[in-house]
Order: sequence, then C-alpha cells, then structure tokens
Amino acid sequence: MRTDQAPVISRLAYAPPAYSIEHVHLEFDLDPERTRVKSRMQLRRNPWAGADAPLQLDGEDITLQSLLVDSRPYVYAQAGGGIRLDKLPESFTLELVNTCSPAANTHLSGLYMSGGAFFTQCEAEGFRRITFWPDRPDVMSRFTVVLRADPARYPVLLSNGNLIEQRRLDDGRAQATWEDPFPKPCYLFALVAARLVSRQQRVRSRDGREHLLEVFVREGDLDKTEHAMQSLVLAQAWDEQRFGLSLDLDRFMIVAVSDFNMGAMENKGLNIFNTKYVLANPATATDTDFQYIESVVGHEYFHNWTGNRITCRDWFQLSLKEGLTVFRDQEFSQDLAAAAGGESARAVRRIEDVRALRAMQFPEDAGPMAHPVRPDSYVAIDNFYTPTVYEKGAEVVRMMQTLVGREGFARGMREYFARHDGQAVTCDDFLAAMAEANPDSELARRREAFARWYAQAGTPRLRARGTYDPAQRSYTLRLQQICPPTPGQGDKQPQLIPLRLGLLGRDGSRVRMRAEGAPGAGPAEAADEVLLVLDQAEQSFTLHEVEQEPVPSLLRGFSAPVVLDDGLGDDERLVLLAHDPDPFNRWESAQRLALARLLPAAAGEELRADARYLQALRAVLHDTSLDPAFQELLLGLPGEGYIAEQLPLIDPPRIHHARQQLRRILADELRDEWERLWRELAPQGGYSPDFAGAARRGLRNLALNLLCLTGDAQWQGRAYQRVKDADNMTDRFDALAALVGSRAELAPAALERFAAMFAGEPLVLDKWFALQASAPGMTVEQVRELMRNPQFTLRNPNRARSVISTFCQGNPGSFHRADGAGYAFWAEQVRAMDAINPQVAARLARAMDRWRKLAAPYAQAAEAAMRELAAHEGLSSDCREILDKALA
Ligand code: B3K
Ligand code: ZN
Repeated sequence: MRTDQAPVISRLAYAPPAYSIEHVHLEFDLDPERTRVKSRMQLRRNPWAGADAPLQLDGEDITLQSLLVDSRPYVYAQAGGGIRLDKLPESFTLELVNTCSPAANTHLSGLYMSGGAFFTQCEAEGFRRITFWPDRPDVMSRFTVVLRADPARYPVLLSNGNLIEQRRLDDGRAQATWEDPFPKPCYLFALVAARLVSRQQRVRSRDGREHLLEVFVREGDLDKTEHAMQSLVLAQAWDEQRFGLSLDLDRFMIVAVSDFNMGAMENKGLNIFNTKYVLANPATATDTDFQYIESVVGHEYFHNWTGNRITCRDWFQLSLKEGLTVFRDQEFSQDLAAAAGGESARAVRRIEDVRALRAMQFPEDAGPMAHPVRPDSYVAIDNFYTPTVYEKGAEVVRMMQTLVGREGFARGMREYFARHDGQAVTCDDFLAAMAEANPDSELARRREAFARWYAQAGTPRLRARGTYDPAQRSYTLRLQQICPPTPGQGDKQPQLIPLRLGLLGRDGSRVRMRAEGAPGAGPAEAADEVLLVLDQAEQSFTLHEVEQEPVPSLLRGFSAPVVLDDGLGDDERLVLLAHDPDPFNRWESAQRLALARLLPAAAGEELRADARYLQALRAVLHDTSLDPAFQELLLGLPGEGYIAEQLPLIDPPRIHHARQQLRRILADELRDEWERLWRELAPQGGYSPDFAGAARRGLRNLALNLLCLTGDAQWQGRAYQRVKDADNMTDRFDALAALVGSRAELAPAALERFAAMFAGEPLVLDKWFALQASAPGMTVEQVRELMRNPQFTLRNPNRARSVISTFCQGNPGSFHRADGAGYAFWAEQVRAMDAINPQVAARLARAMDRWRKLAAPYAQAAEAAMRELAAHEGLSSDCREILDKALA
C-alpha cells in the first residue's frame, strides 16, 4: 500500500512511453485468496526511445512468480513499487506469472470481492494491483482475456469485448475467453466473475448493425433494471442523432456491484456500476434516483467515444474525457427533459447543474485543493476526480459550444475524431480541433485567452456596472474581471468570458438593443439578446438604440462559470424574477433576493422577510404558466454551503439557523398557497418517473415539507400516513423527510416503520441512514448510535458515506460545534476508513477543506483535530495529500 512519502508527479515531466505493447494475452485462475495471473505480451521499443531505455512495469500489492523474456528467465530490478527491466531487445515477448489476493483487497481498486464475487476497478491506477504493467493511459493494447473459475460459485464470467469461447475444463472449472477488438489503456480493463442474472435487449444502429445490450444484477434485482436499460437505449440513440456516434461493439454490458468506490466505470464494453446508479423501481427509488441513473448510464455510455476511443495522454488530461463527457451527459438529460417538458424543462436541468457546480466546485476553487481543470501536479491521482475536473471542465466545453454554436460544436467533434480516433491525447488537442474546425469563431480568434480556463485555477469574479445615456439612447456596460490567487498561482491573466445578456424595461418588457462595433458583439441588427466576449481585465461595451433605462439581465443561462457582481438591488431583481425571459436569471434573481435576506442574519442580524419579497414568491406559486419543477426551484433557498461561500467568516450553526428561520417564514406566510398546491397537485393516475410527474411530486412534497415545518399536528399526521401507504418511494421518502426535518413527534415511529418495510433493500437503508445523519440537531452521540446499528459497516462505501460523509459534509449545522466533538469524530473516522479504503477516506478528509473560513471557536478546534490526525504515521498518501494541502 502507498503511504506518506509518495512523490509529487508533475505535468511538465511527461515523457512518452519507451515501449508499446501491441497485444496482451491474460489468463486468470480466479480464487478469492490467491488468484493467479499469467500474461504474455508483445512489446516493441518506440522509435523515440534509446536502445538502452529500460522498461518500467508498475505493480502494487501483488507477488511476482516468474518472468521470461523471449521464453528465457531474465534479470529484473525492484523499482518504484514495481520492476524495471534493462538491456532489452527492440522487440520481444514478455511472459509473467503473478498472484494477488482479491479477498484481502479492501481498497476496492484492482481485483476485489463483493458479496462473494469478483469485480475489478482499474481507473486510475488499479491495473497495477492485478498484474505488472506500464500503468499509464498512453499505452494502448489489444487484450485477449481467459477466465477460469468454479462454475458453481461464479457461473457468469465476463470481460471486455466479444466472447469467443466458453467451455468446461477437465478439472470441472469453467473457462471463458474474451477478445476486445479495440486497443485500450489498461485502466479500461475489466472482469467480472459472479452469480448474476441479466436483462437483455437488442438494438440496431443507423448503419443496420445489431447490438446486444445487457444489464447484469444479482438474482432478485431484475425487477429494478428496466429504467437503466431504457436509459441505455436512449443514450445509444441520442449519441447517433446528436453527434453521429454509433456503438462500435456487438455487445455492451452493464454490471451492478454494491461495493464500489464511486458512481460507475466506463470499461470498454463492460461498464461496472455502483448499484445505486442501476437499480430502481417505483417502490425503492425516488424521482431523483431515476434521474441520476439516466445521467450516469448516459455518461458511461458516452465515454465509449469520449474517453475510450480517444483517451488521455496522461492523467493531467483527465478533463479531456471527464469534462467533455459530463457536458455530453448534461446535454443528453437536457434534450430528454426538453422532449418531455419543453424549453422550461431544459432550463430546470440547466439550473440543477449550475446549482451543483456552485455548491461543490466553487468552494473547491476557493479552498486549499483549488487546481486548474488541467492540474499541474498531484500525489494521488484519485484525489483529482474532482468537481473542477468534471463539472468546471464541462462548463469549459459548454463555453466552446456557446462560442462556436451547436452546429460548429458538432463540426469540431467530427474534426476531433477525424484527427485522434485511437489515440491518447491532451486537452490542447481537443481545443485545437474545435477551434480549427471553426476558424471564423471567437474561439479560434482568441484561443490563447480561452486556453487559460484549462491552466488557471480559481473562479473569476466579474463586476458589471451599466449607465444609461438617454440623449444617445445608449447603455454602456463597464466590465472588470479578476481571478483571485489560488495555491501555487498568484497573478492570473484575464480569461475569455462569453457573456450572454438581455435588457428589460422596469415594467418587465423586453428592450431591444444594437451591439454594433463592440468587439465580440453579436449581430449588428437590433436584438433581444447579445453575446459579448470578454478577454480583458477591464473593458466597456456600448449598446445602442436602447429606448429606455434598462434592467440588465447578465450572464444568461450561466454562460460562464464566474461569480457575477452586477450591483443590482431588490427593485431590479424583482423585475427579473417576474419577467426575465431567461429562466436561469429568473431563478438567479430569486436566489439573490433570498441571499440578501439570509446573509445579514447569518452574520448575526435579525432576519427580515419583507412583504414585497413574500409577495413575489406568492406570485410565482400563483403563476399557472410555470412548470411546477421550475416553481419548486424558484422557491428553494440557497444551500447552507453556498450561503457560507458568500461570507468572509462563517458560523455554520448560525447559517443553519437563519436558513431554517426563513424556511419557517415561507411556510407560515404562504401557508394558504402550500395547502392549495397540496390539493391541486394530487396525483393523476399511477406513478411514473417522467418529467411531468416528478415535477408535480416535487412541488407538492415541498408543500408538505413546509406544512409540517409549521408544527401543525394534522399535517404531520398526514405525512405519517403517507410513510405508511404511499405507492412510490418519492412520496414515501419525502413524507419521512418532512417528519424528520420538522422534528415531529411522529418521526421516530415513522423511521422505525420505514426501516422495517425495507429491511432487505440496502439502497433504501442507505437513504434511511443518510436522512438521520442529515437531520437538524443531530449529535455526535446519535451518529455513533446509528453506526452501532447491525446494518452499518465501514466496508461498504455507500453505507459508510450515508452516515459519516452525510453528517460531516451534509449537516454543517450539527457537525460544527464549539466543543469540536464533530471534528474529533471526523478525525477518528478518517483514520479508521483510511486503514480500509484510502480513496474513500481521502474524500471524507475533504470535509475540512474550508476550515480557515470558520469563525472562532470553530477554526481553532478544527485545526487542532486536523493537526492531531496529520501527526499519525502510516496515513495513506491519498489522505496525506489532502491534509497537507488543507494545513499548508
Ligand atoms: N471514470 C470513472 C471514474 C474513475 C475514478 C477513479 N478513482 C467514472 C466516470 O467518470 O465515468
Ligand atoms: Zn466519466
């Protein structure tokens, strides 16, 4: 295992591999205690390598048994955790035998056991825990894989590509041989040996080719696979339709496993998924679960082209595949939503994505782990599967689309595949293909300024101030951008910011404008909306033929991942909330109005919710032209973490209290509206997780939640009844959450009932644990009590996260305590988890990222707990990296 002293890997130190492996033949004799791996590879020295170039093979927690070069024993040296071979011929065959122990592998990286079956996870550096190999993404090889195992325990034997042979051996074991026709890096290797059943579906791609799609699960879970399969079918059709990308394999498999470090993995032709992102039926999964499954199934499927056919040269380029693939899955979900609920449904998805970006990525960009979308260095690459690489990376790709248009973007994608199919490339290569396919675009003209999005960490702040000149009928916007310093990066250059904007009259009417002459401005004719392209620290744009003093609606659709200071006051925000044709900015106005009330209260002043504000929200709830999902977003208050980011110094319990107070005011003051909505949004027909149904449930259950918060025993009784008899998990769980969230007397009984109903459903129990860990007023002792539940275990990442991460990262009002008990608990759990699974532990370690922003006495208590934890020897390099950065 890798501990403390791991070296820092630096991007600029990249050197291409000395040897290529054209083909590998792998044989596995699968045994939980001692699996034997035999590999035979054809290697060739690359033209750029000198004749004396050594071959470095990585290896971790595995035992080498024998090594032959061209069938003869060969001397090797132990080096860098693996082995090094010197003085090799130009081309040769290398044969290795090694063993590994899947049953002892609690890291869930490499080959491991879950529920008595074999699974793999190789990204980023798990393959070296299976066999010796140059474990880097720029070594791409064709794999043939032979699996041998006891058919009584492991009747299903899977690997990447096509099944070419299956037979019974003389010793009674089963043998399966798989061949993947596409060269791939080892991180995309996968195998599964398990007792599983599958749902199958045949689909045809545009060229007439037939494909078999399969979803494998444990017996008894087959009734929870329909939605995942449907999502897969939709993803396959969407990628053809939107990007002309067809499935390139005869067979595409998804396998669900309950012990898994993250969401899912895009192994070529054999995706392995956390059960959480596969299994769903109306009785066990919520609308949100159904939605996540759609997007994760899409995401992994889309990787087949963006990630697998074209992969990363090195791990610093991770966003090449992740940012692009998140962008693709977001577009997929938006297109599906729009097909079901129109443009407003598309906007709902966009707002959800931005909300997640601001809740997760903005704090990261402002904290000790801030790193560019293309990082410059790392100790443990697994620590860099971050919201910055994923979600900010997706925003960077989205800005490219904004700058070149949808058509231009599709053209750029075609160019990217024409140039790089089958290669391992860099973020720069993607940008070059996109820009060069669109030579007349602002992206091409100002590529250098745009490229800073990959190089500079931190969220740019954009200040905008407008002045109207009635004599000239012109409106001048002065814009300033600065990007705050981040660890290791002091001075920054201005970035290229696409700023989509419109103007409104005070009466809410649209005000047209002509943007002629402004560099990067849109059409010269008068228009409702323009796209300005900024690339200077300070610049001004004048908009002409503006007939009245306007209210500016800036950064429409969140056209760039920046923090905008538009200097607007309540009057203007109320106009935008009521009338902005851009749904994103309507929502943003509601968020800002709420923040204007919450921030003073979070800093210690009395909370004031004025009549004008309440009236505006009442009007939203009355507006029958609005989609209920959009109404729900407009009424939702900013999260505690987002509020905290707006303050120089934070007192998390006080923030929690202020937010709860405002929720309570909304509950009381708009009570008649909530009661009306409850009645009017009653279900029409049976449950279906479609957009419209989910939207109605979402708003109706918000109403129930707030009605329970008023403390009204009748509403709490109604919620209790729903926990008992709801016909779907969304309504049942939301009712339970309403009781727990309002600390109702009925909450304990409801929790007990719920647990009894779902004793055999691990994913539902995760929700049950998480709901309690996130409950207001939760104490550390109560969390410990939850951990004493016989169903709790640290060894299952979903379960451990449902209690520990939920409490430490999702319940700031309870976790941060003056006596530091929450921090001591955190330190203890990080240590315990680190001994089992460093990747999961390092995630949990990040709960303290923002400790320097804490007010007294929290900051002092947090630092003490962190220093004490850091003093322990034997922490993994994963955790060490996080702690060192946080304390630096
Ligand atoms: N590529 C995987 C993530 C691997 C994480 C390794 N620690 C899932 C995804 O992004 O699709
Ligand atoms: Zn991904």
